[in-house]
Amino acid sequence: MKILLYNPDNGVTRNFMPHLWMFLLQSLTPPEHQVLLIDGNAKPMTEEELVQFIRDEEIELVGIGAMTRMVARAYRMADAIRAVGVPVVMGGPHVTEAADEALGRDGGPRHADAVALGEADETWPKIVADAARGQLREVYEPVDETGKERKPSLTPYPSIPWETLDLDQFNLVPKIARSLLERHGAGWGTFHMVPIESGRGCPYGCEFCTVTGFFGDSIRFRTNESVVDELLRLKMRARKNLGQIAVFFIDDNFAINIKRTKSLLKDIIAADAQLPWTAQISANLLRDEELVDLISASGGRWIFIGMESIDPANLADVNKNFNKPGEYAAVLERLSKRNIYAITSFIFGMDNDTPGVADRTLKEIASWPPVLPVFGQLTAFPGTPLYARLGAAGRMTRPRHWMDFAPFKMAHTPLKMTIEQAQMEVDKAWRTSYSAESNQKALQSIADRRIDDRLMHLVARLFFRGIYFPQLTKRDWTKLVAQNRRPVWKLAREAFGLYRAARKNSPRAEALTRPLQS
Ligand code: B12
Ligand code: SF4
Repeated sequence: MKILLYNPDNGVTRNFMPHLWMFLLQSLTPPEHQVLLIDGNAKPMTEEELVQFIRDEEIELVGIGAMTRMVARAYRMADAIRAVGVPVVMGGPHVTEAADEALGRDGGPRHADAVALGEADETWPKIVADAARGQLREVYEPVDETGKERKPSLTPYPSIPWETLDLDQFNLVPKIARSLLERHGAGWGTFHMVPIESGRGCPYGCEFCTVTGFFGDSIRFRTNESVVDELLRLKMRARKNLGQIAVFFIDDNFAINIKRTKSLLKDIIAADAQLPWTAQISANLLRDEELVDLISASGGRWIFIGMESIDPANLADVNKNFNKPGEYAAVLERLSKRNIYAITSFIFGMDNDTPGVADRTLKEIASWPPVLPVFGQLTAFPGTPLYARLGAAGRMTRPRHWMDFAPFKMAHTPLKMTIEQAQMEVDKAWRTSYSAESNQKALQSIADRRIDDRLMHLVARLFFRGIYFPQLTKRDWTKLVAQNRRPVWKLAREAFGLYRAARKNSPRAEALTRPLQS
């Protein structure tokens, strides 16, 4: 049977990284079936184009995964596919919580022939076998023989054949620059960000988060060997293709068991399996100096920290008072000293937020080493304690906000500001953080760092801006580069000097790459 796994686009950003679920399910598919993958964020398609592709390729089963934010788009695609008689299975965090909606059991239209609830590692082969026999059931649940929920173990873990997969749709190097960089860019013809999970689950139970409910509070890990082996294979691929690969450890809280994280990082170092990597780690776990040393030595470059708010009252409201705003600066300094940057995530529109929250937060950020801040508004996803609390209090203004998705617009009224005010605060925070002036300031503050670090920081800032400001066309990018021409020009000149020096094999190349102050 020929199967297509499809992830819908979010309409705002080009995806910087493939979705792991597709590659995981592909690896878990019995070998007699062929699996094709399309990520709409990397390869946007209309309903008609997707249906045509399915017809041309004679696809017999389509699996669609989607977060809440993309689910309306996923339903539209599913409707078009089902209309031509091809069965659709849906899975992922949204349909797990809203299975009746996907199956049309809530009085609305039906979008899927079957849904896979929760983690589908063990149910997927059953779904495929049932579909091949033409006997799809409506609901697949990960349960044991007694009907009790069973979380898949991550030992053993399937080997995702990254070294042979076609990742062309996810190459982050813009097409126009590829041939030039292939010839002269010393291994920068391709740049891929690859998702790897080393474990699942987080017991912290923050009120707005689906993770504790979805993956359970029992944390499961892969073996160190299996993670190290995956990194080594990726490293080999990067070398063979003369390209760059960075890894995103997508664990919800990569250091949730510090002892185990340290042992994994030590094994990565011992096996010389380092690749530049990023991961999500909560601020409280970054107090440990040895951990941060190991992060740096094992290739850690960017750490995503869910800071959420600088107001302890807000953090207490959402059950996240293990975050201590008073220690954010020290945590960031600890990372920065090792040349590790933080992606700091903030949520506005919490119950204790008032107008001016953007300015207050930006003032704090300005006192830290440069970070890549991201801002969103408090959003209640189905299945979270927040959704239940706001629903019970009658505070949801758009209870099924995903069917009428509006980026950065709240679906409930905060207590101390309006929905419009919250939206303006988010807008202000993005505009200020990623203005050409802020980008220049951030680069000036790390002027003593190596040129590749500074280049990476600038490129990251230009990409991160795209989470909020649509940056999909060549015109958007040309405008952006023109706005940031000063730092771009300065770094380009420096990089060109370095390139020429390296070509002449002169000792100057070494001098240029050395930090100015050490
Ligand atoms: C990596 C990640 C991202 C990446 C996504 C890009 C990428 N290429 O992966 C980035 C960082 C960009 C991101 C962004 C966002 N994310 Co995110 N992200 C994750 C994270 C940490 C890991 C996802 C993952 O790969 N998990 C591991 C795989 C194996 O699990 P899985 O995807 O759930 O798949 C399993 C099952 O669900 C099922 N399954 C999934 N799909 C399908 C499909 C079929 C057909 C079948 C049969 C089964 C199936 O089988 C899989 C194996 O068991 C999750 C949390 C988590 N641990 O899952 C949050 C998560 C998915 N993100 C979440 C959110 C809210 C967001 C944002 C909206 C945050 C924001 N406010 O901006 C944005 C929106 C993105 C956008 N603009 O499109 C929520 C989604 C909640 C929801 N109900 O939708 C999650 C669950 C985290 C949370 N805090 O609750 N995210
Ligand atoms: S620490 Fe992160 S992953 Fe864990 S429950 Fe809180 S928000 Fe979710």
